[in-house]
Amino acid sequence: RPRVLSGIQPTADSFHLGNYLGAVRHWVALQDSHDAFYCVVDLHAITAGHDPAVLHQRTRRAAAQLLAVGIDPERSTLFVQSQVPEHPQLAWILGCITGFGEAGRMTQFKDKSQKQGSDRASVGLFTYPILQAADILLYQADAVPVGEDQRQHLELSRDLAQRFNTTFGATFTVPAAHIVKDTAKITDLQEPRAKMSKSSSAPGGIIDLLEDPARSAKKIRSAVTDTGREIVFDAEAKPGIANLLTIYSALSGRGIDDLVGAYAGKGYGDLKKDLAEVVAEFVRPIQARTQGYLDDPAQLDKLLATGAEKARAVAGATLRTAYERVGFFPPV
Ligand code: AQP
Repeated sequence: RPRVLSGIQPTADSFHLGNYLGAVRHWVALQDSHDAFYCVVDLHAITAGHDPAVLHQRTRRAAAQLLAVGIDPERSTLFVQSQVPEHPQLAWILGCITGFGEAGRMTQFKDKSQKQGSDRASVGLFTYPILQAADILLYQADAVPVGEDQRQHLELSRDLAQRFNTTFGATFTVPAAHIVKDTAKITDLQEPRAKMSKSSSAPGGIIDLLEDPARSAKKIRSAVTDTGREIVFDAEAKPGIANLLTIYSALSGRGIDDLVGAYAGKGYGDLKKDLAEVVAEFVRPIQARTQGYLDDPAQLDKLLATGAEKARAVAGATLRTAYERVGFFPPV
C-alpha cells in the first residue's frame, strides 16, 4: 500500500475549519487506501516562541481532536513528533544539503519573519521546512495531504529527496503533494481573500472546531459577504459567498450546484443561518469525543507512546540507511 504522512502543529487550543477541511479530513479518508502516518508536530510548534505548559496541553488536545474526527490508531500510526528523535537527526543532514538562499526563498518564512522582525525570528523558523522534509522522507511517504499553503514546502522536500538520492545514492521516495483543490484554501470570514489562519486571522475570521457553536453562528452571521444579493459560486467576484458555500458543501456532502439551486431566490441571511446549523451539527459530536479523550490523559499518552514506537521502527530504518550513505557510523 502507498504511504502517506502529514502533521499538524499544536499551536492553538483547537483546529480551525481550514485545518480540518484542507487537510485533516483527507487524512481520515486516506486511512482506507494508504499506510498512514500522522503526527502532532510539536518541534515545529516551538519555532515562534511558546509556553511549555500550554504546548503540553495543546499537544494532547491536537491528538484528541485527531482521534475525535476519525483517525483510527489501529489503522494509522498516530504519534507526537518529539517522541521520535530521528526527525531532528535527519533534519541536520538535510540542512547540510539545503542552500541558504533556497531556504530563504520560502514565502512562509519571509512572511512570518517579517512580522516578527528579523532579530526576533528564530533560526528554527528558518529551518522549519527542512525539518518538515525530514518528517516526510523518514517514512518514505508517497503522498502528503496538505492545504495549498504548504505547496512550496512540499516542493522543497521533493528537491531535497532528489538531491540526496543523486549525491549519495537512492535512499528516499520522492513525495507528491496531495492537495484537494476544492477545499485547499478555506478563507478568513472577515477577509475572504486571505487564508483562515491561526496566527494571522482575527478571532472573528476563524471557526474553531472546539468553540461553542453559538459563537460560530455569530461569526458566520457577521461574515463579510459581497455586494449584490444573488447566491452564486464565484471565487473571484464573490469570495465571501464562495467560501461559505465551500464550507457548507464540504461539511454537508451536498454539491455546490445543488446548494446554489436550493438558495435561488433566497438571501445571504438564509444561507448563513443554515450554514451555522450545519456547523453546529458537525462539531457537537467531535467536541464530545475530544472531551472524552481529554478526560483520560494517561490512556491518551499511552496510545501516543505506542504510536511513537511504531513510527520509530520505520524512521529508524530510514535514518540508518541515510547515515550509511553519508558515511556516518550507524546510530546505536
Ligand atoms: N485556511 C486553510 N485552508 C486549507 N488548509 C489549511 N491548512 C491551514 N490553514 C488552512 C492546512 O492545515 C494543515 C495543518 O496546518 P499547520 O498545523 O501547519 O497549521 P498552520 O498552517 O500553521 O495553520 P494555520 O492556521 O495556517 O496557521 P499559521 O498561518 O499561523 O501558520 C496543513 O496541511 C495546512 O496546509
